[in-house]
Amino acid sequence: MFTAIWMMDFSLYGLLQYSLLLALIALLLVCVFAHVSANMVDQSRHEKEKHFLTADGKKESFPSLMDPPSLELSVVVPSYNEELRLPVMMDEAMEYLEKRQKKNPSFTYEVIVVDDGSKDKTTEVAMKYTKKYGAQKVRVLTLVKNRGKGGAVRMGILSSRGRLILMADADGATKFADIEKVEEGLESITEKPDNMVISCGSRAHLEEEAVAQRSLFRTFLMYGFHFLVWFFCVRGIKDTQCGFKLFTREAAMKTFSSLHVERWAFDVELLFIAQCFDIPVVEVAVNWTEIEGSKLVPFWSWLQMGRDLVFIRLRYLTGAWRLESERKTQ
Ligand SMILES: Nc1nc2c(ncn2[C@@H]2O[C@H](COP(=O)(O)OP(=O)(O)O)[C@@H](O)[C@H]2O)c(=O)[nH]1
Ligand SMILES: [Mg+2]
Repeated sequence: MFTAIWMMDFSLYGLLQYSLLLALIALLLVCVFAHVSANMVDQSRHEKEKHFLTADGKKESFPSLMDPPSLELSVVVPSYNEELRLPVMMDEAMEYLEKRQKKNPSFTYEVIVVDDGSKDKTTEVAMKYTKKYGAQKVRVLTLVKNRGKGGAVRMGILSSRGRLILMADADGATKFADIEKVEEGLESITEKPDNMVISCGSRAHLEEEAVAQRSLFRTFLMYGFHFLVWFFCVRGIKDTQCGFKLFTREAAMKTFSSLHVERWAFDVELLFIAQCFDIPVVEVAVNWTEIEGSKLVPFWSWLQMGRDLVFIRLRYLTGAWRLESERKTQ
């Protein structure tokens, strides 16, 4: 009988050892895969992506983020197949921006609509605003092929002229006038290393309501995503994904020039980079409405995001990705 117990213990112990070994091998394989499949920062542009069209159809070159700012605010709107949702957002944004400029003529701005390789008439729809307001105020950057939201936002930011740069979704889910809230958040930070701050719109205050309205499965995915973000990448920020974020030009330059992820998880890498560089990040509650027509393909996009999140951390850990002039070692 003793032999039987000893044998059982041994086999349990053996099983445990085997499982541990298998887990280690799996982890190693994932690390190797993450390392080998890592892409580099891609800031290259196709020839056609270097220009925008003026109201009378002339080609002009986009400026560079490296140039000194020549406007107060740039609004970058990533747009993928948004011919239907974009006009609602643009009407609201332009009305607000025009009113603000009338009240205060020193408030200068531009809106850059980045058509992320859409298959519909997004560019044509956006060009109507260039025709109405002029290319000093509205520019359309049409990407030759789809890069993903992060890639589109980066291309817009690299082409912007503002002292402050706001990214805002094309669906107008955040009330545009809430830009004042994120601006206040930005101003509330008195210590800005090299004038770098990021102010993130946040929907964290709506979480309870969202949980009540959503299916159990979506709630589970949401908490799973929050856990992965917290565990692997970013701590202390409740809502990393809100598409309404304001950057000082310096903060945009520092973070976007190191960004690798071009898909949905780019916000997480961006905030991860900001935290590595000790750039202050504030979170400000904004009004937010769920707008129909989300481009996020429910299960697939979540899976992709989860994988990207784990890979972000592993790629920095294995040295496949590096931040230039790291201030803080991880
Ligand atoms: N799905 C998707 N959206 C993109 C892409 N590039 C830019 N976007 C824009 O990203 C923003 C957020 O998209 P949305 O579908 O509203 O996502 P959700 O609010 O997270 O459900 C919108 O302005 C999209 O047009 C892309 O490649 N795919
Ligand atoms: Mg949306």
